[in-house]
Amino acid sequence: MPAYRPPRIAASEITPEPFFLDRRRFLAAAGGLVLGGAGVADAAELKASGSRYKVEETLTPEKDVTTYNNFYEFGTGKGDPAANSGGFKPAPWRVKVDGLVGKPREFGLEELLALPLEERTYRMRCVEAWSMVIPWVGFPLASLLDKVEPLGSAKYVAFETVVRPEEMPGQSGYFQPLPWPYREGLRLDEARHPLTILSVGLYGKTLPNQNGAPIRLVVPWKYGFKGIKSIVRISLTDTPPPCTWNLAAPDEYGFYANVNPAVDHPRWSQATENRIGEGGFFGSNRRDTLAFNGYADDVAGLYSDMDLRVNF
Ligand SMILES: Nc1nc2c(c(=O)[nH]1)N[C@H]1C(S)=C(S)[C@@H](COP(=O)(O)O)O[C@H]1N2
Ligand SMILES: [Mo]
Repeated sequence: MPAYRPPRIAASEITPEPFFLDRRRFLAAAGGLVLGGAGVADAAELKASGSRYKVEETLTPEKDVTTYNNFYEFGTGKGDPAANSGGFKPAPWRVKVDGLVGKPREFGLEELLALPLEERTYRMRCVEAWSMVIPWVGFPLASLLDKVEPLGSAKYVAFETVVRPEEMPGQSGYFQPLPWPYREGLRLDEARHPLTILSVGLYGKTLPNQNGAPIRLVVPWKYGFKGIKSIVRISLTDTPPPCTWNLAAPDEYGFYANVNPAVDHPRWSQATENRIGEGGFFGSNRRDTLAFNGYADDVAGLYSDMDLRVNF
């Protein structure tokens, strides 16, 4: 993780980094997950208490999770985000939550970090046919939405990434791979689903810049591009929000983007995936892709009345 110097601001605005560096204290703050007081046995205790949200597969090594990334604001190469994000300042940070809500407001990062945090080990399946298993730390998006009291007219949730060309080389170069800000969106029922989290950490530590510091979306049954990073604004709307990849190439990237081995990308198969960190690209790490990325029991019901080939 790149070191960054806290700017001269009110103490309340600064990310409480030391809080995260001590894994035992971190887990102690993750209410409901710690059954005992033993520091070394925390992982086992998590396994026992959080099984519904813990994929029983080998974790992708932290090194791969933090060096093989997609974050075009820092460049389009897989190593670019780790190499080019050292100057990005994830604190202080504020997230504006507005639109069709009764109580629009801004949240300082420290307030979000004070919410009950949970460890969620999810599969992550990129639309490019690779995948990882990542131990995120975060909280349900629903618990943030509850605080702003969505109106009955709200049907969708729109998200925006920060725009900081001075800190994000991919936003300032001659070649602009995407229009900024990066935008994403969910239907409100998807946003409120218990599997949908805002992540503030991984592997028991604050999010590295390249993974979307200080706060990013994780929707484990959808392709990775739905998991928008470094979020500064969340707006509730009554119309489908603009989504960056969907707008850039609507034939290739749908609004829903549910992981679906039966619907191929126009240029490659989605039937199988390469599990990063487990061998060569065409070796034994090639595995079958699961419907809804393995979360069908939890989420298939959200789409029971839809043709998933049309709404891909
Ligand atoms: N703002 C922003 N968010 C983004 C992206 C991006 O380029 N910019 N890439 C997406 C894609 S394609 C994927 S697969 C995931 C990758 O997350 P990771 O690097 O933490 O594995 O982030 C998503 N979120
Ligand atoms: Mo992706």
